[in-house]
Amino acid sequence: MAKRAVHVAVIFISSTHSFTAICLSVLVAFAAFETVHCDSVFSAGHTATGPIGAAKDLRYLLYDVNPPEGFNLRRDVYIRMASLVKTLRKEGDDWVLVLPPWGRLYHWQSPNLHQIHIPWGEFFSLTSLQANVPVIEYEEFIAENGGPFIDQVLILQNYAEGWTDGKWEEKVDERPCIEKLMYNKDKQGYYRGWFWGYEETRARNVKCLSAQGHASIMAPVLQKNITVTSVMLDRAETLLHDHYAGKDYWDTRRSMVFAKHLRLIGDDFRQKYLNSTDEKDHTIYSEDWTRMKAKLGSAKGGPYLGVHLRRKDFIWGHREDVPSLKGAVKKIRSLMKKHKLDKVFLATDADEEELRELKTLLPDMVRFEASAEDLELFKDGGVAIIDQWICAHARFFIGTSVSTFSFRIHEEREILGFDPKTTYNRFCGDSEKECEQPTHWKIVY
Ligand SMILES: Nc1nc2c(ncn2[C@@H]2O[C@H](COP(=O)(O)OP(=O)(O)O)[C@@H](O)[C@H]2O)c(=O)[nH]1
Ligand SMILES: *[C@@H]1O[C@H](CO)[C@@H](O)[C@H](O)[C@H]1NC(C)=O
Ligand SMILES: *[C@@H]1O[C@H](CO)[C@@H](O)[C@H](O)[C@H]1NC(C)=O
Ligand SMILES: [Mg+2]
Repeated sequence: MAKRAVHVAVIFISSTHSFTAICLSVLVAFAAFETVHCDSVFSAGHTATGPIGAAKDLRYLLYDVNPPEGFNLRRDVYIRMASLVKTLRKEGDDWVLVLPPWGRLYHWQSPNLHQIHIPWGEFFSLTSLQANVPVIEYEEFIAENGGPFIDQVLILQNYAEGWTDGKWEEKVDERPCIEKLMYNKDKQGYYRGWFWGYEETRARNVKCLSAQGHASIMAPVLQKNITVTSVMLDRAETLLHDHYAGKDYWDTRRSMVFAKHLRLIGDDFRQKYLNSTDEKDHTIYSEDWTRMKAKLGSAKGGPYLGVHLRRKDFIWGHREDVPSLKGAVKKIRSLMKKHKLDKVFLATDADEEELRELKTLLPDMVRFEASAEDLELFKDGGVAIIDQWICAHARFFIGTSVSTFSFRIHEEREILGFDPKTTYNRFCGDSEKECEQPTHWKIVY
């Protein structure tokens, strides 16, 4: 039975051009001889060490995030997981990060679009990601792994008792699950769950771990306590950054290059509607992120004000740090005047009613409005990336308080080499007293 599964996988694989997969299957088939090994499969500077026959075991780290979290917080969790995988690879096995398919995100509300099972390659450049840490798409994992099975799911949770003695310490322990389990045992004894909408996927084992600390506190557990091949961390956002805004953070962040087709659409829009090109604006981009090292202040940006105005759930709570539309437009007008910009590009998730109001208040604003065909191609996620890309190239940018969507634009501008004064700006609430501006996080190369 197991043998057959491998065979099927090989046939499937050869049609999806996955060399890793073929190599692995060969390994499985000839395991007894232990002469074939699959180093150099990844472009991630992986060098073969040790004699033939001492090949490291290939292991897979999968993860998922709390369902209500949006796209840009998920990008942040990816950075934490990439850091964990780097730690894991320093000793022991040959870990690979499996990219969790995008789908069923709360904010992706365009009707009649099938927005699940979306591979990372639709939004990001996979070769760029791979130059940082070995990653594979989920469907590649299924093929390599000989089927839709995950050996062990670890659901991360906090400690039921909170911090004991009010003292922070890093720790991880197996504990009873605090919340209702989102996985159910089927008749065969496998666990069924959401698994990014892949109904065939099953887990062999599920348990809860209370974890408090940085992503890499999971390394000893994954190296010593757990020996199975594929491990999924659910609620991975429970883990903190190993070193926020450190070199490793920035390496991973810089490797998250947007997919080329989305950048091209954004560039085309800049040229057509905003009189903005990389040559004129000094925002030359290198396809290879490892060679991208723009000096702060070297980027000029296109002759427009870039605005990210977050609405929806940000205004439902009547937060005092988010402006009214009138307040936002007043600020936009004053910034245009101050920076002598006669064009404004507006990225927003405002609803129809607010959009109408915005059009009256700011009739000359420029927005990226995807046609029905474009939306079908790029999906809500791609359109949001195009919005971010255009904001990232503006001469001056202002975003929304504590929006990860705005934060990711800050980082993109930092990579492009903008003067921080033109980037770390946010709207203030209409009657907000102390309107603290965003922090400047410098790239560590
Ligand atoms: N196209 C587009 N979508 C947006 C914009 N602002 C918010 N969204 C959508 O709303 C989501 C907001 O969630 P998230 O990415 O977590 O950012 P945050 O909630 O602002 O921190 C985004 O991922 C987009 O899907 C915008 O300016 N343009
Ligand atoms: C891992 O194994 C060690 C040693 O057996 C044990 O003390 C520890 O509690 C285990 N940790 C987890 C999270 O299972
Ligand atoms: C576009 O920008 C250039 C300067 O970079 C300027 O000379 C030209 O007049 C602008 N074109 C339009 C249509 O605004
Ligand atoms: Mg969010």
